[in-house]
Amino acid sequence: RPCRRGPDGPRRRDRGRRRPPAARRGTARGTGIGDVLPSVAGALAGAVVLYLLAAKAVQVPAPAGVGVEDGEGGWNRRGFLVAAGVTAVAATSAGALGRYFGGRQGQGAVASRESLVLPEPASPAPAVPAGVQLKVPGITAFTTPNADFYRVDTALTVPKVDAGTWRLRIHGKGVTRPRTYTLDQLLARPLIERDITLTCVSNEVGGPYIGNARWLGVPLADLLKEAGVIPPSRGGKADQLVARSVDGMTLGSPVEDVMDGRDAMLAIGMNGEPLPFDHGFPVRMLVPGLYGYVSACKWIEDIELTTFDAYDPYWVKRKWARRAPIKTQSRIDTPKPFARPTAGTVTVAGVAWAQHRGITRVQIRVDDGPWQDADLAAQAGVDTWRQWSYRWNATPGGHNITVRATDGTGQTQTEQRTRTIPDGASGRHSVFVTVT
Ligand SMILES: Nc1nc2c(c(=O)[nH]1)N[C@H]1C(S)=C(S)[C@@H](COP(=O)(O)O)O[C@H]1N2
Ligand SMILES: [Mo]
Repeated sequence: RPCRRGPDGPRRRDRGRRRPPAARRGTARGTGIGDVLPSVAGALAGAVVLYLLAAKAVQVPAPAGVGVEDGEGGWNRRGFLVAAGVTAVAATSAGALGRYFGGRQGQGAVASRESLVLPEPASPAPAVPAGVQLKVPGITAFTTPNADFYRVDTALTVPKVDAGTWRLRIHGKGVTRPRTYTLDQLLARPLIERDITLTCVSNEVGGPYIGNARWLGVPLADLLKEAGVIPPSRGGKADQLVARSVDGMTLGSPVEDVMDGRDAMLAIGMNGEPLPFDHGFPVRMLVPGLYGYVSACKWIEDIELTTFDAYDPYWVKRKWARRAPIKTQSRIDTPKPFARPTAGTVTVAGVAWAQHRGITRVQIRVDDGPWQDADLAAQAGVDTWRQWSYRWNATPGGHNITVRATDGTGQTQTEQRTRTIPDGASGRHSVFVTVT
């Protein structure tokens, strides 16, 4: 799949991705249950009309006489007018119904978001070292503004959930104390704030489906412990946590990962504001180190403890991997492909990520030359991406620049190219430039 970029280079908002954990960017402002209503009403009206038209079309030789002007199965004037009238009434009321419910639902959600005041975190994000952001023109910002954060989901219209009526249920295998939470109950708990980089498994090498934000949320492991859940390594019966959203999406995460001490959370805040509707308001899940389709359920409303043997969530049914830790990757942000820099010192720079393992080294190779160490920006933590830069003494002519990263376990990003399906693209990003 081609990565879609804005006309002016740096990734703008990426709308609509189709595959994997794929998706589609909705255009309508839509809904909770109210947002299905317009289409349900529309479908009903359509069905009624189709039924009438079909009835007319197959109408067999009309009984002789009585006011039938045209031939077999055709429309007579009165039949047509009646059908048209019914169509008009059905269409109009479908629209009104849709506006009534859709509008009410949407307004309640918008109001509930606007009135939501995020509490201070009990555990604030560790201070981000000043050096995480390099001063290189063209490099991706360390923190992705909400308006620029990539969006990947299957929602035709973005669910608009009213925070006041929202509930989260936790239940299933090994849950000795099933519970249902309101948003206020979650907000009253000690919250953590963390910088976490989220990545989509459908991101091609060098692609844009990655973003880093400061999230505020409830530690998920604590909720699970309260519910009586025990991780599989200590004898727990459930090894898969299935998160379900208000729009019926299902995502499965390993219980072990969620409970191993990493900052898995139910996020409520994103970069200092309530989650945007696009990114899961009022609550979404996040598990550092796992691709979004196995961890980052937006508009979450249900958490079920089960096993990988017993249940395959949405994308797994469609041939994506059951377990999908994020692969060590790196991307050259500048220079852009086919740029024409002038000979001399050219700064090559970008980001590298291996969430929950961290990045310890980034190297650059020009054409078939030796691998050279790039300078690493400060590391905010193992769960975020890390910027890097390399001062290249560029000589005239065409050159291919390639990057590779090494993660905290000592693994260097493989050269082996794979497709995104089933568990994420591997391979190295390179950029061709002509030095003038
Ligand atoms: N409800 C729901 N949650 C979802 C998805 C979805 O389609 N529906 N897509 C997942 C995928 S594939 C990714 S990569 C992340 C993307 O989160 P974002 O849109 O906030 O960047 O959300 C995940 N959560
Ligand atoms: Mo994804």
